[in-house]
Amino acid sequence: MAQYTLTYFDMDSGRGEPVRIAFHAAGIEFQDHRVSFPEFVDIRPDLRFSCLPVLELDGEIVTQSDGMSRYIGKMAGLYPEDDLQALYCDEALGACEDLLHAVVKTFGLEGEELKKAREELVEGWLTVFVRGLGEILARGGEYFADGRLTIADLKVFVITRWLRSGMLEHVPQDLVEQLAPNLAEHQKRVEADPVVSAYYASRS
Ligand SMILES: N[C@@H](CCC(=O)N[C@@H](CS)C(=O)NCC(=O)O)C(=O)O
Repeated sequence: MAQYTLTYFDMDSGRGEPVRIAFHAAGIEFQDHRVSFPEFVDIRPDLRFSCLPVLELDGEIVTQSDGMSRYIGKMAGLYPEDDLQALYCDEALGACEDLLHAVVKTFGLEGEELKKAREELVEGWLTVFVRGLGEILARGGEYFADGRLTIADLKVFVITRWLRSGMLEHVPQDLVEQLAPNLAEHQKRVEADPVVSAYYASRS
């Protein structure tokens, strides 16, 4: 049996979190190697693309979180077999990446500079991506693809929960509800899904 080690930040969010949930859903044991930010700074020079997550698979290092989710998600039955449904799933994953890139640009700012950048973000790209994700969710109904839980739902759920958590300064907690109420409902639906709730029960 393959040996997996997933290295990511010690938080229940971000790009590594959907991969962890997919591992749990697939019933695959993996080492959940969580690093602090100072530890990340130490290992960063040795990371292939200077970022996390990285997956060590039988001694081979692999990067790129969506690729990991797809690989493990296929084993967990969380990736569509139908090509069109797979396209819908990948569309949501790609939109999440674009959203994350926009938010990350405001990291490291402080005070007034942060406030200004976050307000522009909220009015600009966050509005675009939250509305857009709501639109593509409406096409699928309750889920982004295949009429069931897929890795797209995991990634969007992790991001929506983060946007609504109040952790992001100057991002109104009700932004998602205001712009895309179906996305807020989707968060609750995914959180209550047996696959996802079993993962968090295993964590507590
Ligand atoms: N395309 C990569 C992006 C990875 C990425 O940007 N990771 C972030 C955390 S979610 C990171 O390590 N940032 C720290 C840095 O860039 O210094 C993936 O999807 O895995």
